[in-house]
Amino acid sequence: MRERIVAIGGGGHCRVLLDILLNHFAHRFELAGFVDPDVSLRQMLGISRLGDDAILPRLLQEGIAGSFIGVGGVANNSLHQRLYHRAAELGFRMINVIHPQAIVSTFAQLGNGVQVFPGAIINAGVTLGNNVIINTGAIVEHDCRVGDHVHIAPAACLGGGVVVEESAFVGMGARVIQQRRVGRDAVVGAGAVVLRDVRAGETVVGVPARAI
Ligand code: JB3
Repeated sequence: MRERIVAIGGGGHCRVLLDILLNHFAHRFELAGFVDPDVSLRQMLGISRLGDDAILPRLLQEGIAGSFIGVGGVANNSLHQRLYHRAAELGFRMINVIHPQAIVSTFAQLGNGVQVFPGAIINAGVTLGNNVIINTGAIVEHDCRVGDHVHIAPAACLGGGVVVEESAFVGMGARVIQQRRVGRDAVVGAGAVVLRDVRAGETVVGVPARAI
C-alpha cells in the first residue's frame, strides 16, 4: 500500500522534489497534490494544486499521512522552518527525499524531512538534523554535524568535522574548511571560503570570507 503524501509549496524547489519522487519512488508514495497560497497555480509535473495550507488538517483526516516542505529559500530558511513545524505539529509524517544518485553513507544519521539532491555526497559519521536541505552536488565530509533547518546550497563543500548550527545557510559553491563552526542563523555567501568560525547570525562573503 503506497503512502499518500502532500507537498507544501509548489515552486522551483518543489519541482526538483517531485522529479525525484515521481521518477524514483512512485512505488512507495502516491502524490496526492500540493498546497500553495498562489491561486494562479494549477498543476506542476502532472501534480495538482489542492488549495492553500488551511486544508492541511482535512487532508490528514482524508488519509494523506505524509508530507514534505516544497518551499526552499535562499539565505533565509524561516519559511521552510515555519512550514515544517506546522506540518509536523499537525501530525504529518515528514518524509525524507533522497535522490538515488546522491551518495549517503550508511554510517550517516539523518533526521526527518531531510532532502538530499542529485550528486550530493554525505560521508561517514555525518549527522543531519530535521528539515535539512543538502542541495544538488553539495559535499558534506566525514563527521560533520548539521543542525535542524540548515540549507547547504548546490556545490557547497563542508570539510571534515564542520559544525553548521540550526537554520544556518551555506551558499552555492561555498567552502568551509575542516573543523570550523557556522553559527545559528548565519549566512555564508555563494563562493565564500570560510577559514574561521562564523558567529551566530553573521553574514560572511568573499575569499577569504569576511563579515558584512
Ligand atoms: O537555488 C536553488 C537551487 N533553489 C532555490 C530554492 C532553494 O529556494 C530556488 O531557486 C528558489 O530560490 C527557492 O525555491 P522555492 O522555494 O521553490 O521558490 P519559488 O519558486 O519562489 O516557490 C516558492 C513557492 O512557495 C511559491 O509557489 C509560493 O507561492 C509558495 N509559498 C509561499 N509561502 C507557500 C507559502 N506555500 C505554502 N504552502 N505555504 C506558504 O506559506
